[in-house]
Amino acid sequence: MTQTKDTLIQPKEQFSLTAHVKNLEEYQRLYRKSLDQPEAFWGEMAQQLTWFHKPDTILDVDADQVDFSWFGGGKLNVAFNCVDRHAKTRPGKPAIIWAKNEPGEYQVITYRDLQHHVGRVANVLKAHGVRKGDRVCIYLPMVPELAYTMLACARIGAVHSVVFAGFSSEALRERILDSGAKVLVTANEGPRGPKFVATKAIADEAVEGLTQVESILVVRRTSKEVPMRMDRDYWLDVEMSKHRGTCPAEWMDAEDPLFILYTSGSTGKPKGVLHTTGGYLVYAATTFRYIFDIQPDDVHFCAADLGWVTGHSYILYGPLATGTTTVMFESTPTYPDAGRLWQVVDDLKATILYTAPTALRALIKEGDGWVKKSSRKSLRLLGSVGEPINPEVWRWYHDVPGEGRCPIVDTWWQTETGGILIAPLPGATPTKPGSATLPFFGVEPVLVDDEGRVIEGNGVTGNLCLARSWPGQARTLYGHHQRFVETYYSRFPRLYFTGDGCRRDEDGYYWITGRVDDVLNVSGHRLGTAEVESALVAHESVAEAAVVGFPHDLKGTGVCAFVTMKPDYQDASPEQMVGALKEQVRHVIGPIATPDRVVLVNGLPKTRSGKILRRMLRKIASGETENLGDATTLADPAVLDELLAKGTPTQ
Ligand code: 6R9
Repeated sequence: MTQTKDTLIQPKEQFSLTAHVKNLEEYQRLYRKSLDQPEAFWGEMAQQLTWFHKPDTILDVDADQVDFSWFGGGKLNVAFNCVDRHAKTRPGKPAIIWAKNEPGEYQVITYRDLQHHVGRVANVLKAHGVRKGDRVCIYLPMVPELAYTMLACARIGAVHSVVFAGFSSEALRERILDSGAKVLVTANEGPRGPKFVATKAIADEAVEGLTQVESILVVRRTSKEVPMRMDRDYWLDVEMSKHRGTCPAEWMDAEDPLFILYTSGSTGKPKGVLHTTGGYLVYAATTFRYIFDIQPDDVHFCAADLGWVTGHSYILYGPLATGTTTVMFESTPTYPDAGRLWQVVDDLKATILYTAPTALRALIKEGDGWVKKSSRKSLRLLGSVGEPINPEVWRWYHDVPGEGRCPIVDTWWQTETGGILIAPLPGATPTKPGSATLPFFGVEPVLVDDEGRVIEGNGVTGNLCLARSWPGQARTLYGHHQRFVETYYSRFPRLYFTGDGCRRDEDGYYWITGRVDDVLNVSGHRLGTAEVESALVAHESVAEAAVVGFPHDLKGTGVCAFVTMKPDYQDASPEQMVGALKEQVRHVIGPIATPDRVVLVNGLPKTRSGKILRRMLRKIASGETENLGDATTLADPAVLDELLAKGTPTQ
């Protein structure tokens, strides 16, 4: 789709008056400076944090080892920066407003309260043997204790690994093992919309037979009784009542690890993305301040879950580092009805809403009435994250919830990037529906062709890479540096490869076209096709599985699995098998990975060397059957008729 200059939407005048960056020229000047004098630029940005010892250097890169160090020699503590300093200057300001699952139920946690709770949890962790550098796994629904525990880890220098509470016991176990966590924090159960997630039961299954996990701390979210194993399981509220609310903050090196967050890649094993202390916090705070144009009275409502990177950077660390009020939302955008987000906005006078296109698409389907019923007059900015936003959805967001007065910031980034890399600055950047627009300060995107040649100029398409380090970038994959190098720095040497395809239009605007690797973006969540395939072949009936994505109205990308059965199962009822295999993936990975379609076939399309031709399957699943590619490369061209008959979508 070609966009012309006519479709540019200028920054709202009212907005630009007070914005941190007031016009495009100012953005361009600062952007230039950030590239020409990165040390001066980031040295200045680092000053918004409180350092126990100021950094001696800004950036130190060893390109051969793929080793990046930001703010070397600097000492700081993330919890001190996110909590203590605000508790001192504005103790009564709401730090977190917890919007519970049931509508109308809220709890306000001030910076003073937060300091107290974080201190207590920190002391509990210490009493359970957690020391600086130890890993703590957190498997919690969206309860305040999740934020307390993350900050408590940061306070004592422990490394948190939050696992989204929608993951299965097997997925949780794999992450506990890989990170070597010795303490697990969970809840008796977690309400989410009309359902309850049995977090403790899942956690019990996950640690079955593991001696590595010494303590399980259990948040009492509801009155539900759960089995508690003696000398291993402890109620967190009981433990907290035994400890004081003060706990000294460890002085951490800027490059000490802050957290591990698992994400999907092209191989079956999830990757433990590691972020460190100084660079991550400087980057989260700086991007948050500029891209959401944060003002002192903002109430920031990011409707994501803390289990994803969006939650880490823009529910917790970015907002709290800047002393902003942040909302933690326990429910879903459609519970009890499609008006829920707007009701929270009105109840809390939220000024910013940050959500994913998949949520917007689900709301659009329910009609504008739900939106119009609310006032939304507190809102001044709307953000989008997680997947490409279709131009029609962008326009709806702008015109209906935003009433044409709120700028839309479409923010492109990844778990590995720690913070937003491409997005408009709301007071400065003219926007185009569907484009994430221009790079943030210090970010140098390059487009590269499949042979690794950098594509210069505008009006071009290629693989999106980043030519230089930025403070928030992941430093490694936990315990697997070689895999980090191979995944991100080997396809195009000395460039960070994002895995996304991208177009740079005539105006130099970036349009993310989606993943170009074996990762699917399902409802804004990353899923490796290999992960789903291994879940399927783990089922006794499955001989082989090939998983591909296809365009899906609500989810962006749907999951389609082509499966061949073992001989003993070839006469089984197809309906039952399809149901069993969907359940299998749900069980092994979690509900978000459940295939939309399972297609049982007698053979998969393979080359003579045995490689599955996924591109062909992708086209079949998407209904693009005119140009399937060269069928003569198939070892057995006869499989094609069956694939076309069964695999092509019927609707
Ligand atoms: C923050 C987050 C990263 C992948 C990324 C890309 C897609 C995220 C996007 C977007 C187009 C945007 N993505 N934001 N695509 N426009 N504004 O989502 O991290 O879960 O690691 O996913 O999501 O494909 O590579 P993560």
